[in-house]
Amino acid sequence: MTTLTAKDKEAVRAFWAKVSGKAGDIGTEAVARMLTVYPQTKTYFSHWKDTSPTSPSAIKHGITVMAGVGSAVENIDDLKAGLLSLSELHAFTLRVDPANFKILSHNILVVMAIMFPNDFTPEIHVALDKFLAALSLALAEKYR
Ligand code: HNI
Repeated sequence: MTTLTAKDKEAVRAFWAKVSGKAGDIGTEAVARMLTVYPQTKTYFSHWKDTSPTSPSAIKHGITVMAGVGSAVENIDDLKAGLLSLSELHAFTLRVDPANFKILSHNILVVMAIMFPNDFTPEIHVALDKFLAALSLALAEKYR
């Protein structure tokens, strides 16, 4: 596990400041891709009326997830504490296999690269990749 350097954190904060106005669109598109490209992820959403990638539930979930990512940016200095209750929810209530965090993180990165090709420099790519890995680790914190 690579730790986020001060420079990584600064890069994540700067990128987030640019794109957070579009957070809902990023999340909606990332969740739609996750459900399309990794359809095994649909098993967690069987209680939705419609699990298609463009369903109202999927769109709403994309917005919800990115609100979680936004709060993680705010808690970037202590992700484990900041995401504690969200980790408990995913571990004990939702029982999401942490392998899926990597899948969603990948889709978030892909969508950010597509939507913001000029801002998505290799340096930002590395910083975001490390940040999403740290976020995923923090989300899995309560699993054992
Ligand atoms: Ni996740 C609910 C954040 C990854 C399955 N998830 C939430 C909520 C937030 C959230 C916020 C709403 C909590 C609440 O109601 O209090 N989830 C995140 C974040 C990530 C993530 C930040 C990683 C980047 N979640 C995943 C993954 C899956 C997942 C990878 C499964 C594939 N999440 C769920 C499910 C719910 C959920 C299921 C309940 C949604 C619903 O509609 O019932």
